[in-house]
Parts: sequence; C-alpha cells; structure tokens
Amino acid sequence: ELGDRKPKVEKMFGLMDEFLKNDSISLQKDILDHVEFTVARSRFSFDDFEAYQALAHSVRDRLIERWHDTHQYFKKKDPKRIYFLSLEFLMGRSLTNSVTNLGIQDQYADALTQLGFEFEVLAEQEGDAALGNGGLARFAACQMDSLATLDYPAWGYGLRYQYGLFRQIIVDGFQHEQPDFWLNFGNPWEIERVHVSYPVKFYGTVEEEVLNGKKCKIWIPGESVEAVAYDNPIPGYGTRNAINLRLWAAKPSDQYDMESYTTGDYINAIVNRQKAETISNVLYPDDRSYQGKELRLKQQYFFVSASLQDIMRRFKDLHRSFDEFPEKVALQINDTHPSISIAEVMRVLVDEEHLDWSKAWDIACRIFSVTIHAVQPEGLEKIPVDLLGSVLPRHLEIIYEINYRLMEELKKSFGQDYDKLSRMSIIEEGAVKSIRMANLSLACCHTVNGVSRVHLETLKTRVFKDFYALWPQKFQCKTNGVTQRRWIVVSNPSLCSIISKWLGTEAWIRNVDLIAGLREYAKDPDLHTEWKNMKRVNKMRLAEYIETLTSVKVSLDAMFDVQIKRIHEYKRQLLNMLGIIHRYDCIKNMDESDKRRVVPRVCIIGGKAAPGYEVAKKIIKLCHAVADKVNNDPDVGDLLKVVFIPDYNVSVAELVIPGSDLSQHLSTAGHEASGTGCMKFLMNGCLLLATADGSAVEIAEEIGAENMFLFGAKVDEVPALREKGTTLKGSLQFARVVRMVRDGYFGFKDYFKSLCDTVEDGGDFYLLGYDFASYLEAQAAADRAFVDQEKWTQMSILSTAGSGKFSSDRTIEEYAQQSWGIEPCKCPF
Ligand code: KOT
Repeated sequence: ELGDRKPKVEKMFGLMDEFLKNDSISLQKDILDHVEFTVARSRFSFDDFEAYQALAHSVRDRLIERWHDTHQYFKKKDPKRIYFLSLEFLMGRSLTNSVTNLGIQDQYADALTQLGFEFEVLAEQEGDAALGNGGLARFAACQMDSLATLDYPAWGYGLRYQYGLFRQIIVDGFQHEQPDFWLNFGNPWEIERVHVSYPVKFYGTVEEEVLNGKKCKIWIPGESVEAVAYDNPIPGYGTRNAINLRLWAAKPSDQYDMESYTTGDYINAIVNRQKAETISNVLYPDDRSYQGKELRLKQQYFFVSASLQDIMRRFKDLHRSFDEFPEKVALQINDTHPSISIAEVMRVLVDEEHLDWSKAWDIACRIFSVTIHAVQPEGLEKIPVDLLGSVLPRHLEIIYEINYRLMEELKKSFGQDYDKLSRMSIIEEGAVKSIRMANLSLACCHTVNGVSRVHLETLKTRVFKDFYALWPQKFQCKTNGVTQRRWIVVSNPSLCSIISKWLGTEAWIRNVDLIAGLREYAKDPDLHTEWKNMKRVNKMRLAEYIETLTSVKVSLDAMFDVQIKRIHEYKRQLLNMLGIIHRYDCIKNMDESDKRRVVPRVCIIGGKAAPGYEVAKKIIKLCHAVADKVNNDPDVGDLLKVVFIPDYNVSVAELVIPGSDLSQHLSTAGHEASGTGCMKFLMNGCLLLATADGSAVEIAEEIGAENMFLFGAKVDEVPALREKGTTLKGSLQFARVVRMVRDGYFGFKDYFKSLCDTVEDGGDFYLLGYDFASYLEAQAAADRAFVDQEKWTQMSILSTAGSGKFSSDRTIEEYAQQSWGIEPCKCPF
C-alpha cells in the first residue's frame, strides 16, 4: 500500500540504465560488488566458492532483467499459455548454461581472467539441482530449455524439495545413500516469493449445502498448509525471452492447528506447525514403483493445488468467464503423477465457481494432455481408495462421479461387456481397491502422448488397447528429444566450435536440422583430424576424473565404452557385466600374439539403484567385484579396465558423454519407453551399441543401421520368447560366465547367488541368455570398427550429423502444434 505516496517513476528510470551492461569492466565491477555486499566477504579476500556465489548473483541479475521483461510482455499480449506440471525436474547446474543462453559467456570468461579467476574452475563449485530421478525428470528440464528458446509462453510448475535425489557413495563396492541437502549453501538461481503463496487443504469431510435452491457439496478441510513460490528463471538461447519454473515449498499456515494455541499448548503448537514442511522435504527415489504412501499423495496434491490456484488467479486477472479458459490455458501433465489436477479442476469449477458438471467437464477435457513414460501396465500409478478418501475426500467423490459417467458412455459403445468395462474403469476392485490414475487421465485428456514410436505402439496395442479402440485420435507420438544447448554447446565446447566452423554458422544451435550439413564432410581428412583431437582431449579430461575418483589409470588409446543410467534389471547392466567377464575370460586364455589383436577397452558404468531395489544393488556390487579382479590382473594390463563412476548425475553425464567412444543401451526390446541418454551420446559423436528399442529404432532410421551396432530380440519377438520360458537356454558362453559368478570367481559367492538365479533356473525374464550371443557379436563388430579409425571417425561424424531429429526443439514444436495449440510470443526488446 503506497497510500498518498507516489513513486517518482521518471526519476527512478533516470537513475537506472536501461539494461545491465555486459562489457568486461562492468561485469568485473558487478562480481566484486556481489562479493562485498551479497556474499559479504571482503573483495580483497574470498575463495573460489565465494567467487562462484558472486558470479552467480551477477548472472542472476541479468536473468531477472529478461525474465521481468518477458513476463510483462506475456501479460500485455495475453497469449494462450502452456503450463507444464511435473513432480520432478532434473536441472543440474545453472551457471554455464545461463551465461551460454544469455550469450555473454566470452565476456564473463574474460572478466574473470582479468580478476585472476578461471570460469571453468568456478563453474565446478556449483552443486547439481537434482530434483528428479532420471529420464522423466531430465526430459522436463530439456523441455523447459526448448520452450524458452522457441519463445513459447510457458510456465513450469513443480516441487521445491529440500532433499534432492540421494547421493550415492560406495563403501567396499556397496551402494550407500546419503541425503542431498542441496540448499545448504544457498541457491542463487531461485527467487523466493514470500508474497506468492496459497493455502492447500487436506483431510476433513464433505457436506451438502443448498445454494440458490441447488444442492451442492462443500469440502470442510481438516488441515491447511501454505505453498510458497520459488521462481527459477529459465533463459532461452538467442532470444531475450526467459520463462519461469515455479517450485512450491511447504510452510506452516497461520491456520495450522490453531486449537493448540487456544488450549495453551504453545510449544507443542509450534512443533506441530513445523510438520507442515515435511510435504516438500524429500524426493521419492523409487522411480517406478508405487507404494500408495500418504506423503507422496500429499506432495502431488500440494503442488497441483498451488499451481492451479496460481494459474486461475492469473486467468481471472484478465478474464471474467471460464468459457475462455481453454483458449488461454493448456495444461501438460508429465506422466500421471500430477493427474489429481483433473479432479481439482473439476472441484474448483463445480464447487467454487458453480459451473454445471457438464460445462466443467468440457473445459477440463479441452485443457489437459498427458505424456506417459511407462511401458508396462504394472508401471501405472494406483492410489488406494481409502487413502485418497482420507486425504482428499471431495476429490474421491468427484473421481467416482467421473467414473460413473465414463461407464455410462462406455456402455453405449461396448454394451454389457463387463470385462472390458472393468478394465477401463478408473476404479480397480480387488484386495486393495484403488484409483487408476492413468485411466483418469485417459478419460479426460484430449491427447495421450507416447515418447517414441515403438512406445506409442505399445500403448495402443497393449497398455491402453481398450481406450485406443474407443478414442484412437487421442493417441499421439512425440518422440523425446534433448537440448543441444546443454548437451553440445555447454558440455562439449570444442565439438560446438567444430560444428560451427564446418557449417559456417552458429545457427544450428537454434535450428538443429542444419547439423545434417556435416554429412557432406564425413570423409574430409581435415575434419577427421579436428574431430579426433576433440575426442582425445575430452577423453583425457575423463581419464583424469576417473583416476581422481577411483585411482584407476586408463589408457587414452583404449575404446571408452560407457553405460550410464539408472540401474534396472530391464536396462540390463548385468548383460554388460557378463559381457565384460566373457572378454576377461577370453584374454586370460590368450597367448601373447592373440593379445596383440585385442582392442583395449575401458568399460565405464555409472548409475544409482533405488534404495530398496536389492537386485540393482547386487549389480553395483558385481561391477566392483569384477573391477577389483580385472584391474589388478597383470595378465590383462591395459587391455581391459572396469570402472564404476559413483554418484552419477547430470554434471557427471556432461563430463562423461563427450569423452566416450561407444555407449551401450541394452534394454530388453519393448521395455525402454524412449531413452534420452542415447540421444546425448549421438549428438556427441559416440557410437551406439543398442537393442532395437525405444528411440534407438528411430536413431537407426536417421543415421543408418550400418552406423551403429544393433543386436538382440526385436520388440515383437519378446512375448513368444518368454512363452518358451524354461526351454530357452542361453549359449554355452552365457552359462560359462554365469557359472564364474556363481562359483565365486569374483568372491561374494553367497551374495551373488540370487542375482545369478534371476537369469537362470527358468527365470531370465529379461532374456539376457537369449540375447547374449548376439550381444557378443555386436561387441565384436564394434571392436573391428574401432581398429579402422578412419571408418570409426566417419561413423562418429555421421552420428552427430544425424542427431537433428533428437533435439527437444523438434519435440516441443510437435507438442505446441499438435497438443497445445500455442504460438510463440517473443519479447521484442
Ligand atoms: C516413472 C514412473 C512409472 C513408470 C515409468 C517412469 C519413468 C519412465 N520414469 N522415467 N522414465 C523414463 O522417461 C524417459 C523420458 O520419457 C524415457 O526416455 C525413458 O525410456 C523412461 O524410462
């Protein structure tokens, strides 16, 4: 409230420069000012971390400037906006990405050199923002970068966890989890918005009321928690647009447990209040198993309710009638985790805005679309009815009503086919009666997106077969992509310069289709020289990192063979390990002249296992057990090294990917929805050894199957192979390597027994035995190709040249046009 006081706007403008200046001197001054006044250290005495903090704050100022302008412009133009709701965002570090996208990286590098610092060294001071588990969350981060770069009026919404994904430490070869308290030293990239906050309610009862002669329901909640906004500006590249990622933190509400105060229990009342904060405390680390936990449901509703209040407030600022809502708002839900938002929109429109049910449902159906990342029906989220009824009683009623109407509609198409009706029902009967969040999403969303062509096919023909028969037009393919800004420009600057030099332009950074222009030079000896140098320097950096972490020295002449991703049985890190054991066994049985023909390898594996996932943890231990034996065997020397990189995260990926020669993507066909790691390797000119699964199928189409090493059973062969079950025996070679593990060749005999059982004794659900022979052939083909370095380099160039389709810019354009109906809104100044 300013009362009578009038701000002297003109005077204020006069005092401020139009924009912050980006010349070297101004940047140096700004950094020093932040050292002194933000970090509160003397400018004559500060360390690298403090220098990083000051640097980050000066970058943040520049981000905020553009972000203000963008939002003012969006407000003025009022275009249809896309709201991207995701429970997870895996942003990684922000510094280098921000200065790159702002286009002031050289100026900053220069300013720091003048001050006696090195940009890269300071950038290393930053910790990762790891508010997500894996593919789904990194996909959300890449989407934000593309949305900003392509000038779309977009907002991201999520949760500001105090603890991100656990840190993995390895003790005696076993994974241990430690909390990631990433906010310990402050987070310069976020802006706390204490005044942007909304109450979010839980529990309580539902009562009936008569309003204007009409019966209606009101929810009398039992608990209220405050959601406070933390804004994270996301700058686009080559544009002044910067969009917002708004993350919610839980704070006690003033109304929280008022009773305890009035009964005089002051201390306990305060202690109880603090409990509210637990909602946004910690990220769930199991990425695809649902345990029906109350806290998880509260997290989902908490961020959904706050986001929708924010979205509706923004809409109501400019519009009177919800009739216009679908023209101004598109809501994208990242998997079914935010799908309680469908019931919440219905509750607000019907109970609070007093719209008719059918009108409200029509609006909901026009605004929502969903991306499914799961492949198996078992991967679909279910919430026990009792739990939902207790935490969100009104929402449960609404879901029942949605289901009742859905069933009535289905009966019109399918008559009394009760089997089908029960499969399609949102309510699952059974020992634990549950809500099928995917069916709720399918009933409402106008578009259901699969993340690769193979995946969409699985959704249509298996997972959602019945829904596909009814609503084929809802199902769309939006093959994933990754942002070339982070995965080439930021993480592999030498490759970036080579590409720009040979294409004669930097335009590919915004228009990645141009990268195909490299094909023309795939055989050019000069390009080959530059390409090989780039790879060697990146390998050197990776080798140093490996030595620092694991004390293993590796040869730069060896093929760097990498598998980095979450540890899962279906991703078959075990197949990789068994392949390594086979290689080791072969070397052990060779004479010296045979050994001279062996292509030396450094096998690098990295990834986290969910804390309760025993089999995955055993695979990690096996990596270490094998590494111990192999790396210390004088018969082997540089011919084979095995390295497990601990605590795999986004910044580790940025270091490892540019230094890899070969990358492995071994999922049993039909199990990887898409895979996005493979796209990052592809962009960086690493050759792919992969099954014909997820996006690898499309990669083969783009670069030619002859430029990668494909192996294994095909998607449509897998079910029949499984049928054969116990009669299906792996090769003798397979039996031999499994036996080595069983017999304790690498120690820990009893511990590994159950791991061996998963691929033998009639088990082998993921068909490691069946695929083993073909896997070894693909590995042999990779060895042969590596010997011919000219050929290898050519394949590498063709991989980068063919990676254009896998930019998230393409993915976002498809979403914008086919699902959201939005247009770019470019800030003109
Ligand atoms: C999460 C919950 C249930 C089922 C699956 C998931 C899931 C899937 N989490 N991450 N994913 C991955 O998402 C990526 C982005 O779409 C895909 O590339 C990858 O194949 C999925 O495994």
